[in-house]
Amino acid sequence: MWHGKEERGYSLRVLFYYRGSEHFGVQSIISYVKNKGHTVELIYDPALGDNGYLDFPAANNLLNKLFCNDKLIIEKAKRFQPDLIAFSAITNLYLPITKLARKFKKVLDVPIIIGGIHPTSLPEYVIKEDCYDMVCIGEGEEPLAEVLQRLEEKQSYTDVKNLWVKDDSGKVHKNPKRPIIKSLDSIPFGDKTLFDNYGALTSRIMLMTTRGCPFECTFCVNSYRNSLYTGEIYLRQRSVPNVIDNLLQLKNTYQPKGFRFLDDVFAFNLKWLIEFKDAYSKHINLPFHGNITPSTAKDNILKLLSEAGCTSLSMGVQSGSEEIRTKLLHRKHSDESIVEAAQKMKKYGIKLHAEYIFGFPEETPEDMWKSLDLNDRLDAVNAASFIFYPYPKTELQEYCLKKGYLSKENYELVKEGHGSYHTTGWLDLPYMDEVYKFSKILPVYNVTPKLLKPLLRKILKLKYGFIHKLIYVFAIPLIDFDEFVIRVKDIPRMFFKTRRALKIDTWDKPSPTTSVERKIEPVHNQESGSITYHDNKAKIRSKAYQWKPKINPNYGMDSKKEHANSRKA
Ligand code: B12
Ligand code: SF4
Repeated sequence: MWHGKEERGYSLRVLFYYRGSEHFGVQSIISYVKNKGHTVELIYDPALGDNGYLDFPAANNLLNKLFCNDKLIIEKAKRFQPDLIAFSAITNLYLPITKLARKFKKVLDVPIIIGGIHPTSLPEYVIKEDCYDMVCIGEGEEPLAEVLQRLEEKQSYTDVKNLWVKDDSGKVHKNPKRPIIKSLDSIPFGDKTLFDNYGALTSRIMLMTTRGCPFECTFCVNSYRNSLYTGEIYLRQRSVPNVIDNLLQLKNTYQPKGFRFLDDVFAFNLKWLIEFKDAYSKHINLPFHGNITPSTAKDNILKLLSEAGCTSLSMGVQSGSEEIRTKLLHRKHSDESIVEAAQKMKKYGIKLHAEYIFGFPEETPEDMWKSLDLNDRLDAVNAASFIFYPYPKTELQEYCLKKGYLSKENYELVKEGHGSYHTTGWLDLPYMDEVYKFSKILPVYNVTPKLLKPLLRKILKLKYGFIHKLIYVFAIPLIDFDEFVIRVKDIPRMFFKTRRALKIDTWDKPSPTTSVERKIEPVHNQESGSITYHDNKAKIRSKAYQWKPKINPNYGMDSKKEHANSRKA
């Protein structure tokens, strides 16, 4: 079965698999290994069936059957004859990915590597799976290129840094981490062409200008990732010229209607933003969306964003309870600072998309009503709400396990990747029904005319049932209406493009090059250590940065919990 370089006469063939959306990490690795001369193919599955939004098992099963591409996928993989198969997994994709990896392992006798945040968080769990030969912890560009080089030279790769490698005897070699990629400008732009073949790109092209986040909320993977990189600065930012060159290339290739910057927090660095504003309006001049936090939604930042062309921003409010936010989530935002941020966005003509999470430990129904009340003061164009999902190794997940909110059995299901933060509450809470109700109703409530709001408040007081689920189905488009319209319009195109891409092979045709000539010269050095932060309470990290826990181990509003229990009773 093995068709190495000598037999075929050209460099190695790497097969990537991803599902559900385009993926910047995969695009970056594809670009990196293509630049080393390897042939890369992607199998992408839009996975319209397991969208994570619907909580109707019968409908989910039907959609899964209707849109199942597994047969075409296996056939394509066999035709490509890869030398190595590469998977990327976030927690909620780990289950379907592993099912497919097992199928690949049966029909293709080649090593399989898996990377991404889920294996990074749980390498000891993932490497136990027979179908995985290697697990990548952290950034994958350099380790994958090194494995390919070793494979090509027929050398052992059991000692490649950032990887846990299973050898023929089943022994796992747990190699140390390599340093993070210091300058993001030093790696090629992510390659979107293979995702585009499957119709995975929309008319608002997505991009990131950073890796990492200046903050460390306890429910977010950044809290864990930073602990992993203690002693280094994981947060890095691409220089403005590098970003603009990339945007120019994307603008010319795809003629998008706009851009979506999906950085954890976009434009937190004032010096960077000043330079970006001038360059973006001059060279790109298209509307864009970004993510912001109440801490960075300052007057000067918002003014510059608006002048650059920003038309909307997503802002995580997370909870209406100041106590939950500050003591449990490590989000030091007062109610007033959140309201002020919303008002400023309005002043600069930027639409607010507010985001909430329900179902935190210690959260009571009173706290949930507070989320509704706070949302009333924000005047957001839309509000999205999610259910707290205890992502592995985050500080809040560990807190929940320790304090008994998350049972060992449920944590096993989380590790396997079951459920989603749209539908599944894993914690053992006395008021889980309230969590489901509030998370389903809030997006609708946000757009309900003032006059009808009391009616929705009454519906919220009813026992959780079909009515709330039904309202939620109508709420899906309201989470982000523009995005919803784009996606619905895209479904037929994506469906047919996927079917076509799965049947028609293009790997032996030359693909467009991804590197462009530098058009814009950097004004100042953007080395990771020299990033200067806007006065936004973001942690300014030095080389000696040491991660510290954020939740007080003695925190636990037992009285609040008892109160909730008694209310329930
Ligand atoms: C941009 C983004 C999106 C975008 C793009 C999706 C994407 N997967 O890139 C959109 C908006 C579509 C999105 C959607 C979702 N997202 Co999202 N998203 C992010 C975000 C902000 C950045 C991800 C990113 O591109 N980082 C930059 C790249 C370069 O880093 P990376 O992905 O880690 O990849 C590097 C390494 O991990 C490694 N690597 C990755 N894959 C592989 C594979 C191999 C073989 C190797 C060797 C290495 C390797 O190398 C890469 C390059 O160095 C992260 C938060 C974060 N900071 O990570 C959340 C995050 C990944 N998303 C998350 C979630 C939950 C979702 C959704 C499920 C939410 C939903 N709507 O239901 C969906 C899932 C969609 C999908 N099918 O992927 C969670 C995942 C948590 C977890 N433990 O799984 C995160 C971590 C945010 C959080 N809550 O903490 N997301
Ligand atoms: S600000 Fe957002 S991305 Fe950053 S740590 Fe907090 S939740 Fe995560």
